[in-house]
Amino acid sequence: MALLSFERKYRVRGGTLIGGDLFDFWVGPFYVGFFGVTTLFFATLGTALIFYGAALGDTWNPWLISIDPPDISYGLALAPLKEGGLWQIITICATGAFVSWALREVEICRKLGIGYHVPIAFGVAIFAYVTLVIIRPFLMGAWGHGFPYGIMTHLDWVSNVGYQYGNFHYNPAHMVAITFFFTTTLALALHGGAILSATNPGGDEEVKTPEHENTFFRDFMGYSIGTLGIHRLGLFLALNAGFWSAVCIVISGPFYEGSWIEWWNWWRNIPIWN
Ligand code: 07D
Ligand code: 07D
Ligand code: U10
Repeated sequence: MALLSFERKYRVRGGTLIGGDLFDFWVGPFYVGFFGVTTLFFATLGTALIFYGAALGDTWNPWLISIDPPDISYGLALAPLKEGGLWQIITICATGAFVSWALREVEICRKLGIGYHVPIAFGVAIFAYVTLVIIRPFLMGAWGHGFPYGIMTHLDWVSNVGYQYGNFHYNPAHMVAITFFFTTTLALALHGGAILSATNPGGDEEVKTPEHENTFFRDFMGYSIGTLGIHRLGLFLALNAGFWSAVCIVISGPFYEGSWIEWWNWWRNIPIWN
C-alpha cells in the first residue's frame, strides 16, 4: 500500500491517552494530540527563555552563549532569574518537552497498534538527561551540579567533572557504557552492510533473501542471530549505552567522591597476584 493511501486508512480518531478527540488531528505530516500541544508549549517557552538569557549575556556567538545553573550556595532552592533561575525554568521546560514528545510517540504507537519500543528507547535518553540535571544535583544537594546550557560550556563541564574524579576513563560504569556505544556502531555497520549487500547487490544481480544474510554470517563466524534477532540486539545494545551512561555519572559524587584511578586499588590487592 502506498504511503499516502495507508495514511488515509490509519489517520482515524482514537488511541489518545488524554484529551479524547480534542487535539486528535494532523497538521501537514505531523500528528498533533494533547502532547503535541504541550511539546510546542514547553519547547517555545524554553527556547524563548534561552534567547532572553542570551540577550542578558555578552555574546550572540552561538558557540559561546551559555545559560548557567545557579551557584552551589543556592543549594536546592529557587534562584533569582538572572543567577540561575532561568536555567531552572529551562530545565523544567526541557524535561516537559522531552516527556511530552515521548508520550506523543506513545499515542502514535497506539493509533498504529504497534509496540512501545521507540518511546521506551527515547525514555532511556530522557533518563540520562534527567540524571544529569535533576537526579544527581538533587542527591548532591545543589542544582549547581547540573551542566550549563551552552555548546562550548557543556563541554567544559564534562571535562571538569571528568578530571574532578581523577580521570573518568577509570570509572567502571563509563567503561561499560563506552563498550556498549562502540558495540552499537559495530552492530549497525554489520547490519546496514548486510542488508544493503543482499537487497541492493548492484549490477544485474537479483535481490537476495534473508537466507543469504543468515548464510553469510554462518559461513563467516559460525552463527547468525537472525533477522528479528539483530534488531532486538541493536535495541538492547543502544539502550544499555544510555543506561550505563546514567549510572556512570550518578555514582560520581552521590556514591563515590574519590578518584576513579584509585578506586581500582582493590583489584591490585587481590591476593592471587599481590
Ligand atoms: C544527531 C540528533 C539531532 C540533534 C542535534 C543536537 C541543540 C543544542 C542549544 C545552544 C546526536 C541539537 C542541539 C538543540 C542547541 C543551545 C542552548 C543526536 C543527533 C543535532 N548535548 N556533547 C553535542 C546536547 C550532554 C558532549 C552536539 C544536548 C551531556 C560531547 C550538540 C544535550 C554530555 C560532545 C549537543 C547534551 C555531553 C557533545 C552534537 C542534552 C554527555 C561533542 C550532539 C539535552 C552526554 C558534540 C560541541 C549530537 C559537539 C556534542 C547537544 C548533553 C557531551 C550541540 C541537546 C552533558 C563530549 N552535544 N552532552 O549529534 O560537537 O547528538 O559539541 O542532554 O563533541 Mg552534548
Ligand atoms: C544525556 C542526551 C539526552 C538527549 C535528549 C534529547 C533536543 C531536541 C531538536 C534536533 C546520554 C535532546 C533533544 C534538545 C533537539 C531538534 C529538532 C545522552 C544524553 C533527552 N567519554 N564522560 C559519557 C566517552 C571522557 C565524562 C557518556 C568516550 C574523559 C563525564 C558516554 C570517551 C572525560 C560524563 C561517554 C570519553 C569524560 C561522560 C555520554 C573517550 C572528560 C557524563 C553519552 C573515547 C575529560 C556522561 C549521562 C551519554 C554521562 C559521559 C563516552 C572520555 C567525562 C558513555 C567514548 C575521560 C563527566 N562519556 N569522558 O550519556 O554518562 O549520552 O552522562 O575518550 O556525564 Mg565520557
Ligand atoms: C527509521 C527506521 C526505518 C525507516 C525510517 C526511520 C529509524 C524501518 C522505513 C527514521 C530515520 C530517518 C529518517 C533517518 C534520519 C534521522 C536521524 C539522523 C535522527 C535525527 C533526526 C533529526 C535531526 C530531525 C529532527 C526533526 C524533528 C524532530 C522535526 C521538528 C518538528 C517540529 C518542530 C514540529 C513538531 C510537532 C509537534 C510538536 C506537534 C504538531 C504541531 C504542529 C505541526 C504545529 C501546529 C500546532 C498546533 C496546531 C497546536 C497549537 C499549539 C499550541 C496552542 C501551543 C502554542 C504554545 C505557545 C507558547 C505559543 O527504522 O526503517 O524507514 O525512516
